[in-house]
Amino acid sequence: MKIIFATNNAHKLDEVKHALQGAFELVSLTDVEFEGDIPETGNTLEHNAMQKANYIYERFGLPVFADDSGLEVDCLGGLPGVDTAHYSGTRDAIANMRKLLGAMEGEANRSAKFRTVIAYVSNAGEYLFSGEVAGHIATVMRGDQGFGYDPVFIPEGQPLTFAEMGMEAKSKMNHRVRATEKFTRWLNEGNG
Ligand code: ITT
Repeated sequence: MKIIFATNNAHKLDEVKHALQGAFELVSLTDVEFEGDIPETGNTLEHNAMQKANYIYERFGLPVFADDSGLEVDCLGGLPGVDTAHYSGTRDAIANMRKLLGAMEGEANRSAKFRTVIAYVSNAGEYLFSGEVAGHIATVMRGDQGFGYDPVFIPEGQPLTFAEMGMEAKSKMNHRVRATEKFTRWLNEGNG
């Protein structure tokens, strides 16, 4: 079964492909020769994930998988949340992390979580799955693997940031993989 992953983020594609271990064939936007941005105009991860999936489903008519993810920091009242990708006003990961570390300077409560919402759209309907990982925000950036906020996110019970541990270890505990596993189980039960 072929499913299009509606993302322009190559790191997400790698992570999800790795987590699937061949459960189904994930096709990229490049594979289907789609170029351009997919609108994300909602105020929630759920809205944006479904918007991305529907946008591509309407164009290709094949089953589509999309995710919207966000970092929710407790002392910032859940920010950056839905604005995680462009928190600093740009999509630059370093600028985004600098803004986050600045906003949290001197904060003792550094707890946070990453949350992913997956939307799946096919001729069977529209479905949502979620996954999260709790942790805290480091005081400086550490590590050079992964993407986005990985250098400042330390998952619960771990000494390392996601960027220090690498994809194999990150895949055992990350929000997107957890949501993907729920989706895969559901698909393997004959749904979708
Ligand atoms: P698509 O919309 O094309 O899928 P995107 O990068 O814009 O790609 P999102 O809208 O879901 O993705 O934005 C989520 C942002 O959250 C992403 O750009 C990263 O900065 C950050 N993020 C999400 N998952 C992450 C992870 O596992 N590690 C580090 N940062 C992550």
